[in-house]
Amino acid sequence: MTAFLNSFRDSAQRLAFGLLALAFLLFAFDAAHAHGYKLGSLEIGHPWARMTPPGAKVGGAYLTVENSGTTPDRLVSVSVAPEIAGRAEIHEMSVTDGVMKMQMLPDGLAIPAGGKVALAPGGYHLMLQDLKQPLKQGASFKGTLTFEKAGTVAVDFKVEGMGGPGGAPGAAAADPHAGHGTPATN
Ligand SMILES: [Cu+2]
Repeated sequence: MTAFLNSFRDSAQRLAFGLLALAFLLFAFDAAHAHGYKLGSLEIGHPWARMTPPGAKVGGAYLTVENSGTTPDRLVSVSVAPEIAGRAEIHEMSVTDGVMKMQMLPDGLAIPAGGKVALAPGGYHLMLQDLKQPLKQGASFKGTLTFEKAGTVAVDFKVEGMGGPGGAPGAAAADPHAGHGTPATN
């Protein structure tokens, strides 16, 4: 009887261990698939950049920020590895009288309490200026995000194809950076 109980306990433990290992694997797979970062009550989702054609001097990068806290915060600055780009700016794209306009947000981007802000093609985005090399699909590069209250977090930007993480065909047509390489549009 004792032997039976022991073997039962043993297999139960083995099962528990197996489940734990499985859960870990699933978690690891999920993390590799759509990466994210936590900083205080902020959750940063899937930082990515769009691949650029050879010779491009600017690139766009995107991510989401979710604030589960009760105080508003603000994304005030972004930097990326110096071998990637000279600087990163926080931009807004808007349409005024049918004309697409880009502007830099000098005070950064407000992240409301309990809210989620998406930087995505066609809207808010990070502008990588003075690109040092083409952004190649499948590559990744390091960057840091600085928030007014939550502080600074290091993130990896993954370079995705023209259609973005979803690979949605036609998304390239809405590329806010088409024709954004000239200083006149800034
Ligand atoms: Cu821009």
